[in-house]
Amino acid sequence: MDKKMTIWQGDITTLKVDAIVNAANKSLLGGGGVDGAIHQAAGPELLQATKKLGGAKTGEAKITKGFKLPARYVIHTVGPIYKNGLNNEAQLLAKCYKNSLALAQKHHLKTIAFSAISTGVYGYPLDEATEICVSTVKKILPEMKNVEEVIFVVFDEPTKEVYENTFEQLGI
Ligand code: AR6
Repeated sequence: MDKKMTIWQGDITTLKVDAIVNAANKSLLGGGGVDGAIHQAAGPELLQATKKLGGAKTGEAKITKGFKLPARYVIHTVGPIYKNGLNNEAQLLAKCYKNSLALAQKHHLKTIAFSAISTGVYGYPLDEATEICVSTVKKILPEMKNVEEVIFVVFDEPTKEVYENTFEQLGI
């Protein structure tokens, strides 16, 4: 079966997919940005569930149900805080995508929507983060036999343009 990679602009909390990927922090207990929006839309049961996970390290991914969200599951991954690019940021960001996809594969999930991890509060330069994100997914998606579609969710127009350019550069 052909794998699909697509770009979609809007609010990730509205997507009826198997899993949405949250840009969380190490506590996994919620925060601002997309994390705050996901907790808000999922309802308080999500916080009850993430409290049981015991946090996560940068680059790790953990899964909960979606509760009140249209998405069945939420994969919580912790992106690197960008300092100067010399602190393993690129490897850690790639790990977020790899570990999230591995979890989706393990749970037999077919459709997975990613937020643009680390590109908001965590300050990762958008061009670099998008290159890492799209090339990492493109490379490992063929190994993830259960995963059929990856949706890159972009919240605003400038981010959409960067994703579209990156798709073009990578021949997608
Ligand atoms: N749907 C889709 N994308 C969104 C939404 C939404 N509803 N809201 C924001 N974005 P950020 P980070 C985009 O800051 O940089 C939190 O407090 C946003 O425009 O949410 O990984 C956590 O608890 C940007 O492109 O995540 C952590 O402490 C992208 O989501 C910290 O922020 C990621 O921006 C994580 O920072």
